[in-house]
Amino acid sequence: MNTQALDRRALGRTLTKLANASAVELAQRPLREPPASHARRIGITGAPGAGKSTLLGHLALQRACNGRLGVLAVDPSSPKSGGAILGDRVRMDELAGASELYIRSLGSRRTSDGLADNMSEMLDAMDDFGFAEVLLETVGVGQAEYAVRVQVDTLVLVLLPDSGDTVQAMKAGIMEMADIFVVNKADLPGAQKMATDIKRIAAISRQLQGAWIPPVLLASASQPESIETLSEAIDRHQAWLTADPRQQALREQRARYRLKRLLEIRAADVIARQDAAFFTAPLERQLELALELLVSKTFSL
Ligand SMILES: Nc1nc2c(ncn2[C@@H]2O[C@H](COP(=O)(O)OP(=O)(O)OP(=O)(O)O)[C@@H](O)[C@H]2O)c(=O)[nH]1
Ligand SMILES: [Mg+2]
Repeated sequence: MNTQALDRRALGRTLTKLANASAVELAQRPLREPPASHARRIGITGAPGAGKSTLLGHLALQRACNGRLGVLAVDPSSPKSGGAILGDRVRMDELAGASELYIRSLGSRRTSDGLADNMSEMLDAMDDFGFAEVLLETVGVGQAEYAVRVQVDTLVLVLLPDSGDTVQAMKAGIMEMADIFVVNKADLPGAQKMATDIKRIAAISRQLQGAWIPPVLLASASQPESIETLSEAIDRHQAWLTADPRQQALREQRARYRLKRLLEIRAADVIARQDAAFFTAPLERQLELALELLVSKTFSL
């Protein structure tokens, strides 16, 4: 339990700085000490307009009693329409006064990849600020998904009834990545059929013994009990993770991904700084020099 009050301004500043940082700036930051505790990380992803923000808003209200709760939303609709999350903001801010809810909408100015990258640092910052849980909204079923997958413990994939989303998701391999499927806007026709289709696909791809079988849920903004059911499924998945050695594997995967990314960024930076003459040296010599530069303290300028 966190006893210190949340410093919203400091957190806001930190997140803004991280959101705007270039990859090289991020890689050049002093390496950070492991935090005292890790927030539960729950990712909500799905195609644009699937109703993620709306769902997340309701989910946040539902889960805000579980300790300091952060919501980070990559919400492209927010600058134009105010976005669903921002629409709910008044209600949420009221709640935030009493408990510890922090909501941050992030425009998608950057490419989705870049944003997913900075997201890793932003999530770390949430740990540093003592959050018990972070809900993260990301758009789309695409390249950035793997980056998101390794950053969160529980990944919820939001699909629409009858939209061809499933085919898209299968192509991107995200069906294997999701821990919970939600057929959202279940008030629209085709939801039940869609759920049946996904159940079949999900069951086929997870046949290992003891494996988590992703539940396929129907949800709708107008049905509060469907949000409760989703919230319970998230709790069940979190409990399963705690009891399962896979949690360790997930942390390890995250650590591997982080190191790989750090090395890639630093290597790209070292290479970018060399002039034409550098590349006339024999390749072995180039490699030697590059490795020297990579480990040299002068990197952190
Ligand atoms: N019929 C129906 N419409 C919904 C439901 N939930 C959300 N919507 C509507 O769907 C539209 C998109 O909702 P958002 O929550 O902004 O969707 P999103 O996935 O966050 O959208 P992006 O962030 O732009 O990708 C809005 O007009 C919502 O009012 C639902 O349960 N049923
Ligand atoms: Mg949204």
